[in-house]
Amino acid sequence: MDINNGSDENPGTKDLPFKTITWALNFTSFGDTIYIAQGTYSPSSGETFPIAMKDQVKLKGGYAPGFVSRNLIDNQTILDAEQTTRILRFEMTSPGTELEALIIENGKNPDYWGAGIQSNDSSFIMKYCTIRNNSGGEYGAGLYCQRSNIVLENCIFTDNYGTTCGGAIYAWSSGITMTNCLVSNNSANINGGISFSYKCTPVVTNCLFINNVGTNGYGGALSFYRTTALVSNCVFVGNSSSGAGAIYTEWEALPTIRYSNFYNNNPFLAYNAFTGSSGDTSNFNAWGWDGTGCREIPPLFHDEGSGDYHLQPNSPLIDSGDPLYSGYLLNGYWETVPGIPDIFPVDMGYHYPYIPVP
Ligand SMILES: [Ca+2]
Repeated sequence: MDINNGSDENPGTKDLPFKTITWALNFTSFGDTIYIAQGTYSPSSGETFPIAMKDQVKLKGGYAPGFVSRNLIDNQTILDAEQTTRILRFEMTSPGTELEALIIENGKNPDYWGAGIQSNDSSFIMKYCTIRNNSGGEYGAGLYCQRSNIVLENCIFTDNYGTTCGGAIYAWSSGITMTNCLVSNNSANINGGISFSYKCTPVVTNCLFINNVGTNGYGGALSFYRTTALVSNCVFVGNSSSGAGAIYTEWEALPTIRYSNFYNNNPFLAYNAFTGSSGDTSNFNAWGWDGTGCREIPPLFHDEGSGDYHLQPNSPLIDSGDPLYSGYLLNGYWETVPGIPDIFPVDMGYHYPYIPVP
């Protein structure tokens, strides 16, 4: 489908594509994929929001007009609600439901739960997506989820603003597996970045949390409430909140944090509700957070001021990740230093695609 060259009078083929996603979804069933050409799908170009995802259907963006090629950087596929309402909603979807290579922006919540994406009792995968400039979702401006199982790979959450809690993500009783994501410049009244609340089981690997702000307390980057978590190979820089800049735990939360780097999180790095005290990586082991491989060193980004979080060749994050990591970030398509694929051992933090097509 193609917002610029398609028509909802068409049969929805490669040569005669539909125009809007909402219309195309009417013709899908289990296992189908909708291929979406570059362009801005918005109320003013004819799209209808919120889009209700269908079970086991895939939405894939990043295609050139005519579907002759695919490039995620050159062929940006943007879902823009123009601040009118929520962008996407998942209700009881099952594994096999997928979003890929979409920019999800300018959502505004019609209620308390999620301005960009709302997920209830759903499973889905999101890859190569950017969730940005969504605002007003009191809980989870970028993504709100409850009783869901979500895999996030190579996604960017940036400039989302939640009026209450969780600027990028608010998760309740959900399993979130989050690998190689960039979480930057999100804010909320409390918990500026991500709030994992009540029986969540997040696994967060190779993510960069930078410049997230909890304006009135709890965590700047990550907050855990009655939840376990495994955080490894992650980097936390410049996050702030009066509760704790990088990691805030509320009662009965016990994260495991390994091979991660912390720098310039204000006014202090972490807060532990069990001990009722603030601290830094030197406290992790005694708190039961593990702390193996954790450090507090300037990360030496390539050009932090312009939002380029590649690493300088002498960055201490290089080769500092978990020495047992053997995942896809080492397969030659991912770089932290410009132009050089990461090789074993894995580098800490966010990796850019070495070739801009997955
Ligand atoms: Ca390496």
